[in-house]
Amino acid sequence: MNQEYFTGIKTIAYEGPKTRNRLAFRHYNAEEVVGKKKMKDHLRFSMAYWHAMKNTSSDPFGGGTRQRPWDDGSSTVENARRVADAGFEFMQKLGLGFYCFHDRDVAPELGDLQASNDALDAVADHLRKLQRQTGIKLLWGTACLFAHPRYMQGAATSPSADVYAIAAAQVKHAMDVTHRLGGLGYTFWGGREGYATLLNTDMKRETGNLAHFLHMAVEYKKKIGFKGQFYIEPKPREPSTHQYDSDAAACLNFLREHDLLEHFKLNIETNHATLALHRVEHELAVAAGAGALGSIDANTGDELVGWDTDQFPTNVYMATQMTLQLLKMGGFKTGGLNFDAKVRRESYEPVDLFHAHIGGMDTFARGLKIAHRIIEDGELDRFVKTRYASFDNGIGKTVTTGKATFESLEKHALKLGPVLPASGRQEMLENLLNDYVL
Ligand code: XUL
Ligand code: CO
Repeated sequence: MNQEYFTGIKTIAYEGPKTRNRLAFRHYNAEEVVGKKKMKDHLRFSMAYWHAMKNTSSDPFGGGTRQRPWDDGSSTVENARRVADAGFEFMQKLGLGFYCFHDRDVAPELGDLQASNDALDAVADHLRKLQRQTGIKLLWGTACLFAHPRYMQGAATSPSADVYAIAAAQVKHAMDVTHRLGGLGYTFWGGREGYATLLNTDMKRETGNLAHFLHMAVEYKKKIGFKGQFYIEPKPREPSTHQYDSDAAACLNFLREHDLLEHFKLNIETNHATLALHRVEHELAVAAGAGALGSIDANTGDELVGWDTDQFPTNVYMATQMTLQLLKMGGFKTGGLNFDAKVRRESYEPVDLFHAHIGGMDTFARGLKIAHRIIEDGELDRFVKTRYASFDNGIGKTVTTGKATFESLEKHALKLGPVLPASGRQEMLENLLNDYVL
């Protein structure tokens, strides 16, 4: 790498919990083995290009505050290459093995589609070079189908067929580039695929068009031989009032209804789960239950603010429950833990990006170690197994094996006296979890 952008910051090392150095890992020790895998292979941390490199920290009440000495704000390929250099320096210094991007994060959108495609190709050549030099991989690529004014009413659900066509062309090219960069996946986040009022919306037509769009993507994937995993990322609202991919269950239903399930897995994001009034571990469990947990966008919301604040995750409790779900489903295959998170507007210096990622990585390292211990000890699993034991034999087994009928259950029920299930023991289990976490 040529010029250094994060001057004065060395490679972040593991120094253990007692270190006083704030630019060090206390818990994330990439090479340390937990169970059967190294921490770095369990967690597969990824940088979100849009938040780490491009975001200016503007909000509805004020402009950007962030110092980004690598970005002169110009819509040039030259500037895009410089941002990429800074991004790879950052990832290397943190030991991040992966990154994710939207087409318009890495390259500028220019006057027309062809010019934008050419710019993206030129930057992709540079990204490929940087990937080769550093060994950092593309976890997934995606297309930004929500920022440009043409997408104000949706992209694959736009009422305009011309907008739909441009969106398709943009995804086609973003898939080409992702493929060329050896991307392990490609994500579809709904962006503005939703609506604000039914007064102007033909929902059936919009969702039908969306299904056609995704089928075309599947077709194109086969055509170009892209072997990466497709992901859908649920989110219930913001920017639209109603988003079609509102939560994991809605996405799974949509994919099943339109014969798409075999081609997609889900990318679950914490703050999206909470916007849908779910805990993130619920969303992870729903996805995993359908064999469709693919990847995670790790962040957190603020319980006092009702929008997608995309904060860095620092809650060890939550990280423990998330990694519990991850370990139970056997870990990531193609996916990883992408920090879809941004530093606060008040934290405007480049070094804040390091503090933020170090915190997120240490939080998940702790969560991983704790979740691993919980699984090894087995007390929690034993409780849950015992709770359902009545379905392992006797009348319960006839239910489990699908042999029971209403008549056979009635025959059994008529012989029973008063019945209550055993206590759920929620408080005892919360105490148990505390014993591991603290
Ligand atoms: C938006 C969001 C996106 C997706 C990729 O809330 O999470 O950044 O992850 O388009
Ligand atoms: Co996301």
